[in-house]
Amino acid sequence: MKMGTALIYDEEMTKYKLLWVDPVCKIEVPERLIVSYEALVKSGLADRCVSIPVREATDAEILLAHSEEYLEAVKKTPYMHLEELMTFTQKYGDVYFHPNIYHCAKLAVGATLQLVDNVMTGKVRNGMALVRPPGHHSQSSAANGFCVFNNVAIAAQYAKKHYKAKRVLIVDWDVHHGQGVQYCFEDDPSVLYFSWHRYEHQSFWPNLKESDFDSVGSGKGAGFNVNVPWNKVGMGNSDYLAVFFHVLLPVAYEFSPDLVFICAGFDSAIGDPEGHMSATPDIFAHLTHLLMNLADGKVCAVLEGGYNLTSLAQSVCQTVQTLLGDPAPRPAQLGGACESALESIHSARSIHKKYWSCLQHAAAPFPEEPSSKNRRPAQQGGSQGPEGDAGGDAQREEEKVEEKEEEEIVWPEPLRRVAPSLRSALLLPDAVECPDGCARFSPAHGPGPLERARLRKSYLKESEDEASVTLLYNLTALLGQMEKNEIRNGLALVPDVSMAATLLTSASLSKRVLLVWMGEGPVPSQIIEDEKTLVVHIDSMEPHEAHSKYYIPIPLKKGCGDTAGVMQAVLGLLLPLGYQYEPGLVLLARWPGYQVEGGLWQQLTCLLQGLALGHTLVLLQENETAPVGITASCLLGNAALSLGPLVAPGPEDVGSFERLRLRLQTDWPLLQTTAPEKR
Ligand code: Q9C
Ligand code: ZN
Repeated sequence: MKMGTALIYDEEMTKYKLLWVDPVCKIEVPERLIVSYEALVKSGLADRCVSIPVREATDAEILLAHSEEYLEAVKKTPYMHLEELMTFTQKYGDVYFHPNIYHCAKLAVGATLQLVDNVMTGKVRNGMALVRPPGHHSQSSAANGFCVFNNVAIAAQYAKKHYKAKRVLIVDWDVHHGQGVQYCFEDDPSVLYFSWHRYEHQSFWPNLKESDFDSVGSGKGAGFNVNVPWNKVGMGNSDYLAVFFHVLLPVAYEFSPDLVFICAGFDSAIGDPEGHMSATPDIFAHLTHLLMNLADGKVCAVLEGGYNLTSLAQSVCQTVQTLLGDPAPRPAQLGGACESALESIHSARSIHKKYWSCLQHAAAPFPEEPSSKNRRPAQQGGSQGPEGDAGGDAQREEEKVEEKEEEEIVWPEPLRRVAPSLRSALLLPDAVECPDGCARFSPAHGPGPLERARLRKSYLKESEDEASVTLLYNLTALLGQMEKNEIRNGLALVPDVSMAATLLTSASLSKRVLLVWMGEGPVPSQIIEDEKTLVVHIDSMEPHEAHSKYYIPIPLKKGCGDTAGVMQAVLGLLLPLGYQYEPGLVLLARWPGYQVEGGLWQQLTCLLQGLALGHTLVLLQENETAPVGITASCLLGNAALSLGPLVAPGPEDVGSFERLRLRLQTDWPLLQTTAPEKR
């Protein structure tokens, strides 16, 4: 199993800067890279990564995404004087050149390719490249938006060419639209490009019509470009997660990439002077976690933007720490997406429903609104630089005001994420072998006579032996150590899954327990009535009318054999419910005889670990030892196996999920996919 996280960085990439006055470019400073790397060193994260040297990309590699004329032009910049650099710069939008930027741009591409090499050859599982200049705005024949060469676009082409990657996913969570990436793969169905970006009805840079949700790709690539434009600033954690649950993840799982790139810009985080969003740095732990089970865990994160040095450094740390496998922080107090975000989500889902079967039941597009004519007209092109715009004084006044406001934005520093010293403890009958890397759980001491009597009275028949009492005791002891954060997660083989679940939900000290119940067996009524337990019952036989706020049966017509259907329920229902509920403990119980594809079971086990600081306890029926190995692998932090491209889920099931979503979304707003007045 591939392990390890690569970190690719070289101080050389801090050695260029803006040499003249330009208010647009002044935020792109060498300190961006310095503070990011220093934060990784200070927190001890850098030391835990596999450090890999950068290299210069070759001409042939740069030409994978750029024209020869452009490369030749950039090659001349190291020999230019200040005046010539300024003139050269003016051919492009919102970018600057420096005598050393060509060298750095070659290193930025080379660093990204080093990351691809190490991930694709299995030397590491995943990694991050900290680079400058960024890449996602640069185009075949143009520098743009601080970008010289398109690091990620080149790397995607390189992975296709050198490693025969058939499907590559690029997730661009930078706050700007990576139009350069979009242009590069517009008609290419082998590269799925997803981007969310500040748009404000085209009034935000780069002010392009083609950044809107209706640019879906062209020709064979139609459907493989997914844009989610933000039409308001201030988007937060709930908005970001809602887009992941309801747009990106369903499509990404259906696509099933061989490799995932993240255009990891952190100007989408709170405090950023460009983005003006309010998502906190810890959300990047979850965004990263949610992508880490695609492509067998092959994730390459590559730095793009991020201009608030504090927010940037914190966000980089959150991302790298998650790549390393530490438990994600609790995402606190999620609501639903805001109205404007819901409009964007709805628009993206409905325009893509004809390309992706996971979206086939999304509602129809909104009718064209007359009010859209009143929207602010688009500016033409990018900003024009420091001189020559009338009304410059007024603009500068505005900037001053903005700057003042920005100083006041504060948010709490993310909590330190501590991984318990023991990752996985297993409660197995003696005859069952303990998989490598796991510990067989044994409590410090056994139950006293009173405890024995209590357990026997509450849970066992008189006839049952002392061994059963001991098992129940051990189960509660394991739970106790997990809740004290001494053990991260666990797996128990039990003679009676129902009884074990009942025992654990009542013994848990957590204010909220999420019980995920897989299979057709009934959930004990004691648990259903228990207010501190949210039960999500996948593949239940109950009619959906049976649901209450805390008991949510999700019936599947085609049963658990419908991998695409189960995945749809997991991504679109279970995860939003779980994230909104904020459990302190997740129990994953598998009803005896529940036959589910191994990869699907692994996906479920892995994805749920994003909740409750990774405190997942899996319950399996004693005689069902076959899934022990694959479950333990996921609990230990290995990526789930890829499911392959998903076929269409059963249409009745998708229809019933949508109806269920509609009924539940008042209680659970993170399930919403459409703005209220449009429902
Ligand atoms: N205030 C990256 O984040 N300036 N590039 C926009 C509008 C250009 C951003 C001006 C921003 C480029 C990689
Ligand atoms: Zn950006």
